[in-house]
Amino acid sequence: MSKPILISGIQPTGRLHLGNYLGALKNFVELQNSGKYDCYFFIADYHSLTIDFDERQKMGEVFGVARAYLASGINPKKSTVFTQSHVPESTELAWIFNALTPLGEAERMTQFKEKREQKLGTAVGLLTYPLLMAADILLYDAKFVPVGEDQLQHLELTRDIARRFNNRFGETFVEPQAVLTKTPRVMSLNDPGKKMSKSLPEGCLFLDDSPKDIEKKIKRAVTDSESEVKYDPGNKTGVSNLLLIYEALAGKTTKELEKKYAGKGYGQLKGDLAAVTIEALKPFRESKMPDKKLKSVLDTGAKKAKKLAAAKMKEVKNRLGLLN
Ligand code: LTN
Repeated sequence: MSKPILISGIQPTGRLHLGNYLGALKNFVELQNSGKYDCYFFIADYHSLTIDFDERQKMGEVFGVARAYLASGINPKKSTVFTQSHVPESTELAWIFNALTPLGEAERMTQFKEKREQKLGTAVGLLTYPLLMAADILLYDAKFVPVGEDQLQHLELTRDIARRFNNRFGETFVEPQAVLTKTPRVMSLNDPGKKMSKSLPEGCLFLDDSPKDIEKKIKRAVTDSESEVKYDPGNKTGVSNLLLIYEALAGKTTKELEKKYAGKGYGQLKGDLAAVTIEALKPFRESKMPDKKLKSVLDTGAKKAKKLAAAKMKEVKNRLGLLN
């Protein structure tokens, strides 16, 4: 019996940080190691084209994500790792979905509406982005898709697209399911009301930060004027954020941590958390895999992905009455 296919992707849009690790990569590795799935992990380089970019930087970022995949524990012998643009069937299928999906369904997407309101770009791709995502998933008959909550609506749209196509043209696509894992919402260290993000670099722990930077950022993390180490996200957002990060990296519950730090101050908590973080991020910092080696991993992955993709595209074209 072959295993069900699981797929997910990360956009190469700048240096990856702790939020990316705890929100995505760490889960990917656990899913891979469960042995229950045939895993595909890709770098969504076509998706990130809707954002301003510099070409040379972009290539470096693709390798950066590939390096982080491998450093986190994604094993190319177990999982298929590839770059989205190396499998052009994905954009080919996306066009078909563009042609078949009512405009209103794309316009309804919350992320699109938000980006439009915040004037984050004017590209048509901001609207059609979920259709490329649907293609990324449906092309491989993926049954499971680990995503964050922000992508759930896009996954629901993917299911609608699959169902509608199947009803109209005959059974072609598998309806995928989201895999929602419990992940902490990692907040900025120096502005814990906001999500950790590369646009707030002072409060952002990048995966390749030096031990010195990690220590400095954690020591400067905003806490509060009390001194009790307590998990209380409503009132003590800064300290609670530190405890959540600690919990995720050290596998100790916030309850256990509260006990451990009873009667001790924030200084001690920060010092220990810095040590834990420095250790946890070591593989990212020290990963020296050359681009050439990464390229070869991505080429091998693309070859494998392309086999499935080409067969599915053939089937889709047959269903639509297009010439193969
Ligand atoms: N849109 C996703 C990245 C992404 C993806 C996918 C995730 C593109 N295609 C297919 C899962 C499956 C994001 O920005 N997080």
